[in-house]
Formats: sequence, structure tokens, C-alpha cells
Amino acid sequence: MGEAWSAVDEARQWRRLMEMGEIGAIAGGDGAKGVNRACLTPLDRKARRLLISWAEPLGLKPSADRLGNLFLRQEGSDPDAAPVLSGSHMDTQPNGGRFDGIYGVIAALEAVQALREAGAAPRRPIEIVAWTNEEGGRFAPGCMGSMAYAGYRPPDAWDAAEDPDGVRFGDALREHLAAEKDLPRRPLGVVEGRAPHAYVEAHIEQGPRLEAEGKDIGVVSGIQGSRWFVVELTGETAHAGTAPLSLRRDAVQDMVRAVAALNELMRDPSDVLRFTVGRIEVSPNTSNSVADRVRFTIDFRHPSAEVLTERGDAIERTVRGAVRDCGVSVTERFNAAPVEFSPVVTGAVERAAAAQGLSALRMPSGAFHDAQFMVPLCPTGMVFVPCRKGVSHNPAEYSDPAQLAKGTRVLAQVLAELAA
Ligand code: HGY
Ligand code: MN
Ligand code: MN
Ligand code: MN
Repeated sequence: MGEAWSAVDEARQWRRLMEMGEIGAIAGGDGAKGVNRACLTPLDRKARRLLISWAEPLGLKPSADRLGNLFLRQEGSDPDAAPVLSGSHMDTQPNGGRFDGIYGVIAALEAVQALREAGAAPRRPIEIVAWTNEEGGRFAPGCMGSMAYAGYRPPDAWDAAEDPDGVRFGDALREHLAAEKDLPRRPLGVVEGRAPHAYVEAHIEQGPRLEAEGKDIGVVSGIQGSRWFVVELTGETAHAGTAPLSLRRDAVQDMVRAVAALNELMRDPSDVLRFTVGRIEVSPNTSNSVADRVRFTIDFRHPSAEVLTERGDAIERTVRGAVRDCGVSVTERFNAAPVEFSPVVTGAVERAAAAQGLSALRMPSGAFHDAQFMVPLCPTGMVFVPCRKGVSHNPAEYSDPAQLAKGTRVLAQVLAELAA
């Protein structure tokens, strides 16, 4: 069965990626073509329909669970065996690229199709999955679909989460499920059903290492931890031309003080720690009124659980200590501990790369992934492929057809081994 991976069709996979990239296509700088395909939107549903249209002729059966996670199931010779799960996400950042997430979904389809064309007959069912809202771009936090599937949070935990237009996640999900009511409904992961046998996700690295070190495959060893917070500062709006500075309760000025103090807290000469303030909402958001409200996000990441706890738990008191004039609320939105992937899967990835004569580098993931929440359920791992200059969450994100096909051939061999 080892040769089954050679049936992976580079051109077919690239065609599908490019066709999928047209759904929500946006223009980036210097001619780059990106994608803005937020979760639970008509664009998201159009992309899912396209994926299903490629999968059904192969005999794969679509279904969806109550979080909208989409599954495409290929039966195995033992239909009662726990399935091997492989996939990623189809939603993108608002300024996303054509590979983040969707590559892992299309690679899983290509791998399954190649195994079929090579006449492989896995014992275990293989299920391709597209997780709901991995990015957290429209509704924070990310990984809602995989967290609910894994029982990490209750299925309705985020119903009240609002997008920038004030749409609640629960309403968008109800609308989405109604629009996809023709899809057979399936139990929600381990909450209502059973755990998979194993989970493997192919993904672009979203960092520069594989390209810089000239490696074909990343054998992902694990994922660093992430914590997300939202800080709300409440001051008092006033006339920019008349209100004395000494009397103002200026939410923007207090935000500046808070972020300066957080920068001190997050200082890391080794540049391992990641700290980002990526979304800032200001009210009334006019040039000649003092801001009475600011809401800003914190995305804090580190490979060490201790540092995540120590510095993450210091965020609220650091903000409160820095703010001078405003009311403060600090809410934690996401807390994903660092995870180590299973040697069952990392070993299979290493063996497949070696068998196929591909250079490989064992490395952790800086980005979080749905795989993070599969770790407690079953042997879990990821296959990385290089992306140009490590650029991601940017229309300039790019990986070439040959590199993507190498990752998919490794994925195909790993799936064949795990589903045997
Ligand atoms: O933010 C992340 O790590 C992922 O790419 N959504
Ligand atoms: Mn991703
Ligand atoms: Mn992403
Ligand atoms: Mn991911």
C-alpha cells in the first residue's frame, strides 16, 4: 500500500485550491490574490458545496454536526471501526491567503482519492473534516467547532459571541444549519458520539523555518499555548477642543497606558513569546470627540505552560495598574494549553517522509490549529509544508503545487497506515 501515495495528483489538487480560492477572492498588494471567507456566511456555504461536489462522486458521504462541522466519510472494510479523521478549516482571516486551512481539507480529499485510485482498501473508515470557525476572525474565539466536538466547551458556549456587525454566533449558526438542512445530521463528536481512532491535519507552516532550512516536510511535534483576552475601557466622551486634558476620562489615552504596561510584562529578549493587540474598537470614533469607550483584544502565546499561566494571569492586574481614568473589564476568551503530538502520528509522518525521499524537520507550531483539541481524544499530529517567506494571514500567502503535493503524499501514506 506504500505506493498508494504516488497516485496523489499535484495538478488536480492545485486546480481545486485555485477554484476554492475564487470563493471570497480579494486582491492583495503587488498582485497577490487573497481570500476573505468568514465562517457561517454564504461564501463559506458555497465553498462547502464545492467541496461536497468533489467528494460525492467518490462515494464519500457528507454530514454535519450541530456546530456545522462538515464531515465527508469514506467507509472502510470494517464500518464499525473508529474512523481516522483528517482535515482542517475552510474559513479564513478577513485578509487571508489561499492556503491556510483549506489546504488541509483539500489535501485530505486528494489523499483519500489517491488511495482509492491506487486500489487501497483501508480497514477503518476515513473521515474528512472541515471545522467550523477555526480562525476566530468573525466570532472570537477560534476553534469553536473543534472545541465543541472535543467537549472542551459546551456546544452553546459561544451563542452570545458577536461579530463586528453585532450578529450573534448562535443566530449565525442557526441560519447556517437551516441553509444546510439537506445534509444528514450527525452526533457532536465525543459529546454525543465516539472518538476517532486518530487525527492528522496537513497545513502550511505559516512560518519561515522549512523554507529557510530547505526542508520539504514539517513533522509537527506540538502546538504552543494561546490565551485571548478582551479589555474594555469606559471613560467619558467630551469636546476635543474645549475639554481640559486634566479633566478628561479618555479611553484611548488609558488604552495607550495599558498597552505600554503590557509591553513591559511581555518583554522577552529571546523573542519566543508572542503578544498581539490586533483589534481595537473606539467609540464614538470621531476625530473631535474624546473616546468614551475602547475595546481591544490580546492574543498571547508561548510554548511553556508556566509562562502562559504566570504572564497570562498578570494581564488583568497589569491593565488595572496602568489605567488612570476609565472603568476596566478584562475577559478571557480563549485558553488553549500547549500540546505535544503523539509519537504514533509523528512517527508515521517521519517514516512516510523518509520512505518518499523527502527532507523533514521536526518542529512545533506557532499557530494554533483544530488539532490542538484532538490531542486528548486520540493520537494526533500534523504535516507541515513550507510557505513562501513564512507569510500567512496575508493575501501574499503562497506555497507551490509541488511542495503542497509532497505534503499530501505524506498525508496519504500516514492515513493508509493509520487506517490499516
Ligand atoms: O491564529 C492562529 O494561530 C490560527 O492561524 N487561526
Ligand atoms: Mn489555519
Ligand atoms: Mn489562520
Ligand atoms: Mn488550523
